[in-house]
Amino acid sequence: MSDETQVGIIGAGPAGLMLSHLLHRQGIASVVLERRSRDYVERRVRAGVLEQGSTDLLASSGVGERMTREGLVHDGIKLRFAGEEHRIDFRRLTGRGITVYGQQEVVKDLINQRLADGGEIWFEVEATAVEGIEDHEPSIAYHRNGEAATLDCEFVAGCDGSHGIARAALGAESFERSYPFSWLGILAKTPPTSDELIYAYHERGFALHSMRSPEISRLYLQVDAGDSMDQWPEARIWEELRLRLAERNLEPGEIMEDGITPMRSLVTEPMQRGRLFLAGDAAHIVPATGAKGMNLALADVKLLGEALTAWYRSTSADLLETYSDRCLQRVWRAEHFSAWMTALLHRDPAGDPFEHKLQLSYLRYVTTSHAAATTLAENYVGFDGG
Ligand code: FAS
Ligand code: PHB
Repeated sequence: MSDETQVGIIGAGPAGLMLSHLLHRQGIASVVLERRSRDYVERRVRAGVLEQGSTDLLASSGVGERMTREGLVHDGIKLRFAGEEHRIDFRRLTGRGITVYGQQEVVKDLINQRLADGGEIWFEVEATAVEGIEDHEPSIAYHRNGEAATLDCEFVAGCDGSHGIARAALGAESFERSYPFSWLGILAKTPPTSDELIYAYHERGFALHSMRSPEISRLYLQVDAGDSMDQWPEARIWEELRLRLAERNLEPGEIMEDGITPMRSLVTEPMQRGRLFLAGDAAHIVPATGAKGMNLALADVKLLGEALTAWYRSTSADLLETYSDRCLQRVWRAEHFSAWMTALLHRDPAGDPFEHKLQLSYLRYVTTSHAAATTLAENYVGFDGG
């Protein structure tokens, strides 16, 4: 185990792994510290939708072969409400589509590539502190098998997600919003009943029908913020899904994974201080409604990888100094879209009838106006350059 490296990376999620991969391709050494086991990280079910900027990054950096082979390319989504179904045709409105490919597959592909390239990913190693970020020799304190040690670095990337330590080490301001509901998600062995994602607005609450393959469905229900899984027996989950999706032929299947995720919006500004740079959920969190989380993480590390490469190539600090500003405009656009899509599609738990009528009116507008549909489409597929 090294006790020093050029870039110390906290977190082996999409952000940390992609950054390590991009740096390696430029001959820059890094170490990834990950507090969980490899098996845990590879089995964790999360995001499912890749924007074109993300699929381009995976392909152009040489880790997109399985995604290209197994990913499901979709040209639109379906919106269901008040007994109606309307399709938003991304390809016609924007010239772009999306790819459905599970985050855990992206993570497996990146881990396999990093290890094949001799990369250092320290699993079951917890970073406990980041020190010296204002001087030129920061370090990461960490625990491994109960032993405390330190990794000396030239830069630290905080890619440790929504519950990591890096954001606090940065000591920056956070803008935050919480929601009075959560998402109950299941991964089930049942064929998707649709060839595209179905977002459903229903008086009983939001539902989403996504998928991972022609045999595996990924399904979500809006539940109250304080709900736990023991309040949701399987029969109730399937009945609510069929009701809210208006999908009588949705067949129950073996549930391979389930969980309840709180909905949260958060942005930390700035995303850097001295030699510490945040990327991904460590810097910003979005409700999953807009399918932005993983895409934002990959877009951040594309910029951070370029900035670190420029510094090591020519010691030019320009891209490093502007990293946060160049990320935040894109981040806030995704934050707004995710909050907007969440407000549009989730039933107000207070059951406000006026709000319900406003939501139905907006859904009718989005599904009948070319301008309104284009607004949803161009935000969902992502903008050029991420
Ligand atoms: P990640 O959270 O993926 O990775 C951070 C890593 O850092 C983790 O492996 C963690 O173990 C590690 N870590 C944390 N602290 C550490 C420490 N002190 N030392 C060492 N390692 C440490 N997005 C969508 O678009 N669609 C979804 O459906 C969706 N569902 C989600 C469900 C859940 C339960 C969660 C939490 C998020 C979900 N997201 C979803 C958002 C998610 O996909 C994130 O946007 C994405 O994982 C961001 O990637 P990273 O920034 O790499 O963070
Ligand atoms: C998923 O497939 O996990 C998924 C798709 C779209 C979303 C959120 C999650 O908005």
